[in-house]
Amino acid sequence: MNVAEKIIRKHLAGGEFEKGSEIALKIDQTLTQDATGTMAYLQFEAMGVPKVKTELSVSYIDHNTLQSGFENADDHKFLQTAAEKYGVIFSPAGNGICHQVHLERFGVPGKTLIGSDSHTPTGGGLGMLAFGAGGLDVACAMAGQPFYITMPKIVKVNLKGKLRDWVSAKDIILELLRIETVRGGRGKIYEFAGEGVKTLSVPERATITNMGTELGATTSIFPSDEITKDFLKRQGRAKAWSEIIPDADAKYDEEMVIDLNTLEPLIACPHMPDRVVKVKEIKDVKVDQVGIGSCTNSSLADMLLVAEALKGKKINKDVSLAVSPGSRQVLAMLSQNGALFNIIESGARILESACGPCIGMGQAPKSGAVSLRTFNRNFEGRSGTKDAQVYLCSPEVAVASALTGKITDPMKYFGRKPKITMPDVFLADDAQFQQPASDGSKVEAVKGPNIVSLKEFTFDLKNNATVTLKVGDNISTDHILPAGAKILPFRSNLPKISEFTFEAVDPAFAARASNTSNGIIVGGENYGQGSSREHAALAPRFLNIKIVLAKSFARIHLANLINFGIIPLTFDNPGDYEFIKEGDNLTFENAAEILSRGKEFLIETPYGNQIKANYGLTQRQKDILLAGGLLNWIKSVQNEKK
Ligand code: MIC
Ligand code: SF4
Repeated sequence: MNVAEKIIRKHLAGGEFEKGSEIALKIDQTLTQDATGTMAYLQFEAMGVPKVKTELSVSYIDHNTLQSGFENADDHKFLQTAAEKYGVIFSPAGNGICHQVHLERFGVPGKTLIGSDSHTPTGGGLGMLAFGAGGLDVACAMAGQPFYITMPKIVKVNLKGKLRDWVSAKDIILELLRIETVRGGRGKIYEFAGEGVKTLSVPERATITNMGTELGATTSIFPSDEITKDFLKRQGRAKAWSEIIPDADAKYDEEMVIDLNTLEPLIACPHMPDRVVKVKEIKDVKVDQVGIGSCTNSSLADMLLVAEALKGKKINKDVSLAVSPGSRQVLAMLSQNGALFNIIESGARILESACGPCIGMGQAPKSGAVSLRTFNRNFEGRSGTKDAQVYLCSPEVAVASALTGKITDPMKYFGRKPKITMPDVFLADDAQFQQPASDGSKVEAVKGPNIVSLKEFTFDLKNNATVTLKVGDNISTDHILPAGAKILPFRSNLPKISEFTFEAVDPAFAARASNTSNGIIVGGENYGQGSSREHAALAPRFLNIKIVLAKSFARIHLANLINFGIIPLTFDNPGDYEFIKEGDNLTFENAAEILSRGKEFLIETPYGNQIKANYGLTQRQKDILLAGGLLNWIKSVQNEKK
């Protein structure tokens, strides 16, 4: 067996071990972050379970750390007290980005992890089987329920050779994105193998598995080997290690090869992570802003390299360089060994250890700016500035460009790459993590005015609906429900956040949808790619959207639509997409009848033609939809048991 199969087999809680069929997995660990966590704990509360049933659950504050009003601080207090009550470890603001901190302090090879954040596969760098999921799925896992996925294909990515100076792990994943595109990874697990694996440290592996999310992959994973053991030992967690390597005769569904020897510095151009070209092909592009950080590239090794490259130099006067170390551990160690001095003295701005600019929480670039970021997403407008041109690259490219003021190939600009020596022992000060109460029943989860209770939905779609919006391919959750400093504070307030649905695509959408009793969104390929935010399903549902009819869906968003009672339909013939216009009234047989009887979904258009839509749903998924959503379904299952 390969690594992924070994972990899946050990955690199989239902379903057949067959490609394409739904399987249930036992979940060992969960993580949440603050932008999705408030909903997850409200949903957990609604399930009436007194304490989490996982081996470990951690609640991180890392996204909404800019407190320009009471809202984010209200959320933080709720999350702190909910964690204390329900048996969850709490990681307060300032501790760092959930994925970086989890890798350092909590991840365990061979365990399963789900997180209410799409970049949870970062844990795959440690040999964990880690998935991004909607908050409600994470709440279910905390309540002891299994996690459902479609059994993916397992793709072997054979890494040959060794990276040259100034070429980095980021270039490996950018190369994969160039080859596979943002939708090439759907229904797949990328498992890394070959001689190149042992040349990559755990943080480098984590950069790759982190951004595997941008391929649309179910997850990505590295084996757990001597390198993993060494990382855990330095973190003072040697006991957490176990070896998980593929069997000598392991089989894979597909195989691809990446030759590390010939790889060059790469860059993803605006506005998609797969618009990858060689850095040397970009000529004379002036840079206004450089951001180094995010869950993709904020490890100690990344920061030490940046510090060394900046040592004794000054950044270009027209560049604003923002550096956010990924965790308190990274920042503390940088300051302890003096490397932080080199970064500060170069003219860089040091930001809090948090997501920050990656999610538009500050540092929005100037109008029309070119912004170079070591992050993982460059969707239009995500930076907070609609016309900014955001490029994604490695810390090596970022630092060279910050010095020259132009997009620069570090291979040409620098001489030999400096040798970075990693400390034998990392600063493992866990004092900032707050442990839950031994008796949570006495703790009250504090709900300030920003926490608005959940809304209950029912299945009330009959036999017609209106096309409220028609969009194209690769619509991301950032299009559906933008993030950023203005909107993120309302993540715990559904009525308020719904007003921003599709704001950048069509500002009139929210008002139009709320005045239509049954709405349909028509989409192209890969609808809902990107983040795990369930608000991208919840808000449309709040605005009466009952169906999304698309050419294809991204995995996490598809699950979120079902969880909140929106029927996901795909065109049987993708060409039929052309026959539907915004404002069309579409009719069909009674929707509940169709789903419960397994009938065909045939849609009549106002132009006299009939469109066939597919809904390859399992019985479990149909039952969830008919119950009006997952929370209702769980409650009804619980009542039946009583
Ligand atoms: C992102 O990178 O888009 C986020 C913000 O981390 C999201 C989660 C969210 O929207 O809260 C993600 O990746 O899941
Ligand atoms: Fe945070 Fe950006 Fe990572 Fe999302 S991608 S978790 S916003 S750092």
